[in-house]
Amino acid sequence: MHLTPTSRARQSEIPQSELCEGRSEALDVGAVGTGRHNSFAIGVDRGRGPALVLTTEHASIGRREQVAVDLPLKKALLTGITGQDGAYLAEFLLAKGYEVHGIKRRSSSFNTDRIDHLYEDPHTQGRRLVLHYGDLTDAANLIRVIQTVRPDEIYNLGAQSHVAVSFETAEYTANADALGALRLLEAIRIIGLQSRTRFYQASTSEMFGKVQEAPQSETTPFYPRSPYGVAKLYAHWITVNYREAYGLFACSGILFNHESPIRGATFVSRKITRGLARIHAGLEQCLYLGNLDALRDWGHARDYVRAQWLMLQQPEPQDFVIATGEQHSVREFVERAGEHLGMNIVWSGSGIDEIGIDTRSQKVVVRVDPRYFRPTEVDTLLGDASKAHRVLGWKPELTFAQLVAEMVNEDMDHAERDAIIRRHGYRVPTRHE
Ligand code: NDP
Ligand code: GDR
Repeated sequence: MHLTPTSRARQSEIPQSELCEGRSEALDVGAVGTGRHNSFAIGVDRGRGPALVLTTEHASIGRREQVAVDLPLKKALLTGITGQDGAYLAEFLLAKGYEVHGIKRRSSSFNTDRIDHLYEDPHTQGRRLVLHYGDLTDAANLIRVIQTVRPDEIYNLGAQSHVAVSFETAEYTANADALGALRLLEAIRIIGLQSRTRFYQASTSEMFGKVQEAPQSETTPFYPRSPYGVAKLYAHWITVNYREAYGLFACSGILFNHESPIRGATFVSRKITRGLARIHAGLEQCLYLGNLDALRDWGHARDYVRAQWLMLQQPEPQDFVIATGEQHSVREFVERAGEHLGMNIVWSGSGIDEIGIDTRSQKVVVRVDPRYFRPTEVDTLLGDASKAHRVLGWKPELTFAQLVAEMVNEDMDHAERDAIIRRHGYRVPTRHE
């Protein structure tokens, strides 16, 4: 069923309780429209998926009737569903009533921690989260999964996403990050889903690399500085090319750094919040970092997955920069996280001899380790997301201070739990990188 709302009204104009009459669960209302005698609302019934509720007023007899109709589910396929963005986006799409399919890699240890809270047993009738084994380096597998699912939307979030690691695994990074996008686009063509399936490519501010202007927008020339950045640039341009050559609804979000409590532990933000929390809990002594002067535009992943979805809901496919427009240094991230833990970190020395001292405990809590320097560094990134503000109506809702606080709080919970375990004589593994 295809429905076009005749008018859009705010949710508050039709009280939610009225919309739910006759339904067992509450409706999270999306669009509503009103006529003289009737109104409709489209939303997600948390227990049953998307629904349309029609309300008719019989003024002459003073009666109201309501009918609820279940709507067909939209299907999304996510590569990288086990990663940070995949987990947030899956949660977001499920709340919107989608049937979510995710590609996960075979691993010798469990790798679904971030989505375990969304997991549905394969024996559950009408489940809305389905996982498929697969890999971006395996074209046959991608074709088979896409052919089986026939998704309305594909979000290509899967990638070897660590910039420093890409210098060690350059060929694999190109295979997964560059050719992976090509394989998905080709699969859409081979299966003949051009007019059905919309495609989102996870492009990155790393494509700006050695920045040619500041701030960076959709029109800023690219200058990648790592095998990761170069691979992502290929994926970006092949997405543009397939849009222009074959009329695919394919677009790229050029996202600046975004973090969260479920950020991979070896990215600098999480490394800092986790490291300082463990030092605070007495589990570790010192945090070793690389370039303290790097400047980044850090946002919250929850805000950024909303932008990814918005891009695929537009009438035309376009590329967008997604950023906060605010810049902070790694050094400042350390200070803020320390402050939140009651530390007062001051700096002494320079270069590889620089140290961060917590004046409250008089201990050295940060040291520089050159192993974390990169052969070519991206010194500074700052995004201009004014196109996204204007066209998508997107703005970040969470501030830098809220991001740091949320990450520190969660890592402090983990650290306290580990400290209790250690106090009771059990071994707590220390993981670094
Ligand atoms: P993560 O590193 O947290 O997640 C990456 C995901 O990709 C994981 O699910 C991982 O699986 C999966 N993956 C890795 N290699 C393959 C492969 N060969 N085949 C299939 N899946 C694979 O990244 P984020 O969630 O932070 O980022 C999502 C996407 O956005 C990535 O493409 C990233 O490059 C890009 N990006 C991220 C930004 C950020 O600041 N977070 C900014 C701009 C772009 P597994 O769990 O098994 O490792
Ligand atoms: P980045 O994120 O390379 O921007 O890529 P990362 O957090 O790894 O580094 C940010 C900056 O911090 C400096 N740094 C350190 N980085 C790490 N990882 N570990 C350290 O110990 C350390 N010390 C200093 C780095 O040199 C760098 O300048 C992230 C990834 O999510 C990409 O996938 C994504 O595309 C971009 O963000 C936008």
